[in-house]
Amino acid sequence: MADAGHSLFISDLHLSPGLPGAVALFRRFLSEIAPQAEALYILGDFFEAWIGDDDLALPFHADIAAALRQLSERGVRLYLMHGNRDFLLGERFCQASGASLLSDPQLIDLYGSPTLLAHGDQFCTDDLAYQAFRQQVRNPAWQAGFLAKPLAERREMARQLRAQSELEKAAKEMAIMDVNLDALAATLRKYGYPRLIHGHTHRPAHHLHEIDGHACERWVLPDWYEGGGYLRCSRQGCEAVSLR
Ligand code: LP5
Ligand code: MN
Repeated sequence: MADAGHSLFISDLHLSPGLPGAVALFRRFLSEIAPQAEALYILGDFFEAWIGDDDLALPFHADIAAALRQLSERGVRLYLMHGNRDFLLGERFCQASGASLLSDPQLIDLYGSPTLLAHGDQFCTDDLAYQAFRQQVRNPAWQAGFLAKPLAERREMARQLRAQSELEKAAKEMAIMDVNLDALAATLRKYGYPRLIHGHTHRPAHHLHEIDGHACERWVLPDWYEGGGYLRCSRQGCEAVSLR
């Protein structure tokens, strides 16, 4: 029986057959930690790359979806948000896993505290090359054209894009790839100064921002490349927990 007292937040697991450590850690998290929660929120980049729900034919993907479904069938509400790696996760994946898709950002009432959930890439507005790319690939017409290509061709395009992204990131200054504080403030203002939980930057932290005289806390989730971690929130507040 799920305990109704707390919710868990994770992001940036980058699950792939090539990262067996993260997969094993996630499976342990699913069997030992997540079942006690009321809800699990996955805030993007759950997969290393998602090229369309027809890739559920891959046993690795089908097994992960089935593991999530087992959790949701135990009564843990499961929520999924797109990241910049897996923005093509769709209805079929949600059905297979029992997850509900969130918008990005999404405002929720978390035990009485208004909380804004986001992947985080939208706040990296100094990264102009990335933002231009993002605009292109989030366009529904572009996505329909991409999804109409054969799986093997999509897989090869994603591989090339990943290589290009790693090359470009190596040449970008670290500050450019962090959130822009003005973009952050504008979003927090728009949503009424909530708490913010996001991932993407792989710079786990608990920040306190004062915006227009309002104190807003911002939790940045860790990636799962070497070890991982999650945020546990209840009526008492949030705490970051590391996993090894
Ligand atoms: O992902 P991360 O954290 O390493 O880096 C991101 C930004 N990069 C990306 C790209 C993703 O890593 C690749 C996702 C692959 C799966 C998607 C499936 C859909 C397929 C689309 C196929 C065309 O998001 C990176 C940011 C970084 O975060 C920090 O915020 O800097 O941004 C970039 O590096 C983007 C480049 O600056 C611009 C890319 C131009 C692409 C040009 C086309 C290359 C060849 C395409 C081959 C068909
Ligand atoms: Mn990301």
